[in-house]
Amino acid sequence: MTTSLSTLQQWVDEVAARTHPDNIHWCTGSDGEYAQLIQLMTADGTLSELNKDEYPNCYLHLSDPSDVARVEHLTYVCTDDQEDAGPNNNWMSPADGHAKIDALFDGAMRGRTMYVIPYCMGPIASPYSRCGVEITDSAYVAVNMKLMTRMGSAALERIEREGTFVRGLHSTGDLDPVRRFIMHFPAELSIKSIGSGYGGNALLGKKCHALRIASHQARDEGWLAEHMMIVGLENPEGETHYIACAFPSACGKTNLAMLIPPHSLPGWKVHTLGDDIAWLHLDEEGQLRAINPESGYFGVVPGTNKQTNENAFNMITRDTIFTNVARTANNEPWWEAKNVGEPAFDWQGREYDPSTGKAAHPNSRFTVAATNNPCYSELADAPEGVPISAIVFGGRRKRVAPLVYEAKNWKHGVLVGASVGSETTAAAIGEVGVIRRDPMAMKPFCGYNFGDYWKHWLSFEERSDKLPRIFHVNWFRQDDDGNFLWPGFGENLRVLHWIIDRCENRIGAKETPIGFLPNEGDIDTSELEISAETMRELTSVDIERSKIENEHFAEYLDTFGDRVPEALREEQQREAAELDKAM
Ligand code: GTP
Ligand code: SPV
Ligand code: MN
Repeated sequence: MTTSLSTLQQWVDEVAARTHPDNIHWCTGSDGEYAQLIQLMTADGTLSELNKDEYPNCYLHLSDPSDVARVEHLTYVCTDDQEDAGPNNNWMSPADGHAKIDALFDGAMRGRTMYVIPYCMGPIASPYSRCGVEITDSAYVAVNMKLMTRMGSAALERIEREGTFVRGLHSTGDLDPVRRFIMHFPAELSIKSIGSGYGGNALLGKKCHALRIASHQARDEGWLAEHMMIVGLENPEGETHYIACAFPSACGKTNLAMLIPPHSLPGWKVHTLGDDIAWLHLDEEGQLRAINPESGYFGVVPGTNKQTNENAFNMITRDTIFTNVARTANNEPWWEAKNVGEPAFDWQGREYDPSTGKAAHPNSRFTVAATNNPCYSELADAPEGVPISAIVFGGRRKRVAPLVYEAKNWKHGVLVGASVGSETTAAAIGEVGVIRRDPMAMKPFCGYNFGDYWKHWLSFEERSDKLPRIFHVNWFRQDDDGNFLWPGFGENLRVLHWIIDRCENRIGAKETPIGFLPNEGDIDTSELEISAETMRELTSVDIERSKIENEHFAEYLDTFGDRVPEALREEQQREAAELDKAM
């Protein structure tokens, strides 16, 4: 046995000695193993099979009602120096963190099976990929990891070859929120999570590894680990541009990653690379390239229908695990805005009663392998990744933020990304709909001090003269009655079309203090019922409100003290001065 395997074996033994599982199961990632785990969970009630004819190989899991979303207030980054975690993270010293959580792991797996899950984030053959091993007492986690990562024997071989891996230890514990913690130890490349079986709290390859730990590594090694989807857009001439978009949780990444071109843009094709996370590296020519570390989707279910995204709707009619959706009388999954069928049982398995709230939980999710997506890119396994033409930031803003604008340069783009604000969603426990700062859509996911993170972003300018252009979009502007001003979904390609034209220097734009906005008529609105007046509203700058935004951002920067890079401060002040001039 090689050193790394014995290191892994040693760790597995140590964990077993602390947690006392009844059995240990090393996951191979085979289809037979998946089927066997599914069978086990349907037998013990963890899963129930959905209507076989309409939803073949689909299962429903109902989580504990207190365990339905990420828990940011219980998520910690444990570094020696608190300043390294920054005001953007909850902090504990590594010693305190281990002591606190290890006590909860004592005997936690008694009566349970411990699964050892080797996985690879990114194409098995890519130098950019990184491996990890998750140890968990949840078979639900094991099957989700199978759908969402390259899990099993091939990953184990790479771990054996490389000798390093991220260690993720997880137990559902007793699901009591007072004994729930998600802790990260970046210096040790390790994660410990207990007390939740849900999504980003429990599937440790995703937010914990591929964002919090990876962002930390990326800073040290000169790359970026970001909360971004990646999509290739091929025009009728056969030219493909890849763009990476960072939007906060439940703000449209999955839908944009697999959008269906509108009727008015015939001949366009969409190639999905990823829907949630991008790892970005500069290649030898200075071109920024992206891989998607994941190979499956953990997507928001409500709102998915034939009109908003038929591909997504069809993708989840087979081989899918649903979590916290409702059910119809004939055992099909149901959710708000599905637009077909009616709920008979809600997400807690109770007979549906509209007076007790929504039938599906607003953060109900589907887990499905990316290979189920009809527009999954042929380059998804390419070791070198895809070249990125544009980086797009965005958020959920009822007011102020225009439909689209372009940053003036890289430095300004970093300001645009850093000053993203968005209304909170059901993806995390807490109040929904309040605006919070969410720089680069990474507020819950950056594994180190945001001040250092912005400095890292700014440093790319010194390393390449071929960096992608940076944009900002907002699909979520509303009128006074709460109606969306922009149709969104597939129609968003009209905006991406403008973005690509800008990247190719094919189209002009009007310069404003916040960046370049589309000239009137440059966003194609043919076949849309949208007035010229609405388009003007969507593509103009409210100088006064932008000034207030800029001031709020300046106050936010203050909370990071002297960790804020001078260049970002200057950029914020430069924009403030331009806004003053325009008043
Ligand atoms: P996470 O998986 O939490 O990171 O979310 P996400 O960013 O992938 O968001 P997703 O695409 O799942 O969309 C979240 C919600 O926003 C769903 O209910 C969608 O129906 C809705 N949504 C997505 N795109 C649009 C859009 O262009 N316009 C409008 N109005 N709603 C959208
Ligand atoms: C998000 O909240 O951004 C998600 C879902 O993608 S989770 O995996 O729970 O983090
Ligand atoms: Mn996400």
